[in-house]
Amino acid sequence: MNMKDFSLEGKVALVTGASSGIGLAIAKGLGTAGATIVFNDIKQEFVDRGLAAYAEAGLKAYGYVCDVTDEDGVQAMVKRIEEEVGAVDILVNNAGIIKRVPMHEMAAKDFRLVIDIDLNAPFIVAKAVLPSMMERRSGKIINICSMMSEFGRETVSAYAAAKGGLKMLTKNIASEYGSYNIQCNGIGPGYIETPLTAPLREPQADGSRHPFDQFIMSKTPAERWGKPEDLQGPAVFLASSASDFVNGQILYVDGGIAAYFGKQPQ
Ligand code: NAP
Ligand code: GCO
Repeated sequence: MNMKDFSLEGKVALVTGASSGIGLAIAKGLGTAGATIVFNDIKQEFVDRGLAAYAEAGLKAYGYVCDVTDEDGVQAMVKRIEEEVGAVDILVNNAGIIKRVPMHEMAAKDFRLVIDIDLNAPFIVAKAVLPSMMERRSGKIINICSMMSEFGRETVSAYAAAKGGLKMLTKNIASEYGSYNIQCNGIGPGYIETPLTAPLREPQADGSRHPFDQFIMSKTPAERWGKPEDLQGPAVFLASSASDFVNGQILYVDGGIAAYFGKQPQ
């Protein structure tokens, strides 16, 4: 065992949608472990916000404007990254959205949009980086899954379908490319304090906790929401050679939610 196995020195890490939330924290973690950070977002103003956040943390980062659902755009971005920064060693498929609508009221176009960003895009970006990883016989792909890769709940049908699919895409990439020394694993965050979950944490008019916030407290043995930084250690592990024989796994980073049967009546 050598602690250098956890180092990402000399590696290029592309984290999609990493100008805020979980992606930003994961990219900072990978950068702190030595990787060169590359990220994208859909608008220049978001990329600029991300660049400022990395600079503030003392980390050099390269930002690109790119919509991960646009296959031509993604291919062009990956080509530019290879020319301007270097071949991608680590891909984190992080960009994602959620729409919380009862399924019987959900427009088909909204369902498709969630599937497009949360499931089709990880395929598109992974497809773009795989040829170079195969050629170099080395690569790490980390897909950001969800509790909804395992569980259902009201109003998140499209998101659960996408994240459940992403779990299986992860296992399939691991199966199809393991012989090229490419590892593909997932991280399944529990409930994490980011803009995506802000509506679920908004205090009530009387100052009390949002009912969903109370629900999460009761479902989480750790009795707190996760912070984006809670995902840094797991991401560094899965991006590093310390995890070279770990393939096709989903690591749930959820304060114990998936292990817990629920609070017993008092
Ligand atoms: P977030 O802060 O909203 O981050 C998502 C990022 O993806 C944003 O920067 C967003 O850009 C970007 N994005 C959205 N659509 C895109 C597209 N088409 N092309 C490029 N970038 C795009 O939310 P987050 O909570 O950090 O979520 C990050 C990932 O973690 C998502 O996959 C989410 O499903 C997953 N996750 C979150 C939680 C949680 O509790 N927060 C739990 C489990 C899994 P904009 O700023 O323009 O929207
Ligand atoms: C929801 C949440 C999800 C979770 C996350 C759980 O409405 O259920 O917002 O986005 O935060 O994916 O792992």
